[in-house]
Amino acid sequence: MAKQPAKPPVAAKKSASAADESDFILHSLQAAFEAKKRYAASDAEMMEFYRQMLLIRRFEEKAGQLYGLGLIGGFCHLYIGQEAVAIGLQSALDNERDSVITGYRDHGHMLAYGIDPKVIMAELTGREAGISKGKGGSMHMFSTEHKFYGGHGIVGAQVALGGGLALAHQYNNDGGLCLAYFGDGAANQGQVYETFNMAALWNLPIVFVVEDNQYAMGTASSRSSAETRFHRRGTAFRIPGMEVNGMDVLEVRAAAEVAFAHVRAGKGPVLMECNTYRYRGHSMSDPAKYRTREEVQEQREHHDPIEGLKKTLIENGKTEDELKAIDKAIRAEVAASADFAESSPEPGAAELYTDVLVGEY
Ligand SMILES: Cc1ncc(C[n+]2csc(CCOP(=O)(O)OP(=O)(O)O)c2C)c(N)n1
Ligand SMILES: [Mg+2]
Repeated sequence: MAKQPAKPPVAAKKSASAADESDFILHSLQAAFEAKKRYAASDAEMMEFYRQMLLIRRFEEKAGQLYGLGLIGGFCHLYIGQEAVAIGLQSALDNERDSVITGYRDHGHMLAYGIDPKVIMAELTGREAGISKGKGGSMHMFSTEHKFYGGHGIVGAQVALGGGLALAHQYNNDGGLCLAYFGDGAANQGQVYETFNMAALWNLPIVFVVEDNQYAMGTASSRSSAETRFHRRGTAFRIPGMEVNGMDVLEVRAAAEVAFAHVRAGKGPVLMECNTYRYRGHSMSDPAKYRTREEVQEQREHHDPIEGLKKTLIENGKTEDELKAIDKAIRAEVAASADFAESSPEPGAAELYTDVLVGEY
């Protein structure tokens, strides 16, 4: 947090000019990021980003199919189109220390950790071998082992919980930060701003990430939000903002480096807006009447994060065949995860009584 000057008396405050607020540098991070906007990834790193994004895409396509076959019950929100956000950010984390929390569109964030797709698919299909023993399903995936704290169905709730995770990092002095993702729709929730206030006041190690995929269910962000440049919304709390092209994994990674360094230096929270696009419906039951096919097609054809990185890889000398081989291996891995999930047993009835919090407070 930019250190706050003592509040001036009213008369002085009225005459204060912008220059008096020289320590209120909310644009410094954006300037640092703009100076080096694309992460200089090695060939190996770039190939790994490509593989991870493609794994999310193929995994989600398969999940969509299994849902259609009735093998996945309840809600299922796909992340297709947004892959660069999770991979760009999470590839920059220190997995020994940092924590992550997100909403219900969470399969991609799990895969970004390198968690076995089998246990994620088993969770989606409600099987005992699932990462939450088949009791969480699509929206409530957890891996405390990886410091991944869900998977939350209540829009915006993860932001306040993320503030709590950041407070724990600070209290335990463990050097970690919390990465708290939320959507453009969630960004209009009151609890988000209560959390901004406390996070800035207490200088908490947290990076707030708005994944602006342009829609909250069927409502375009321009119809629901007075300010759609979400990175500006921390200004009232002295939280510096960053505006990032969430369809470019190298740009997201470059922004992550700047934001994480700021937070790790003890300077308090950062608010990052990643502009992205959801190709599929809000959930599997979405009539998609609120946008045209052409709009989706335009994004797919001109802004796709995987195709974009593929272009860079080919310019750097990789061949179509090398990239096809990656796709083939991923398809096999995803098919194996679906087979595993379908052939795994459902949890026994006794599991109804485990992992239930009982107590008086
Ligand atoms: C507190 C609360 N209000 C409403 C809902 C219903 N709801 C589920 S998702 C959603 C839209 C959220 O959109 P956004 O934050 O942009 O996330 P996205 O789905 O685009 O990832 C709404 C209103 C809910 N789950 N929780
Ligand atoms: Mg949204």
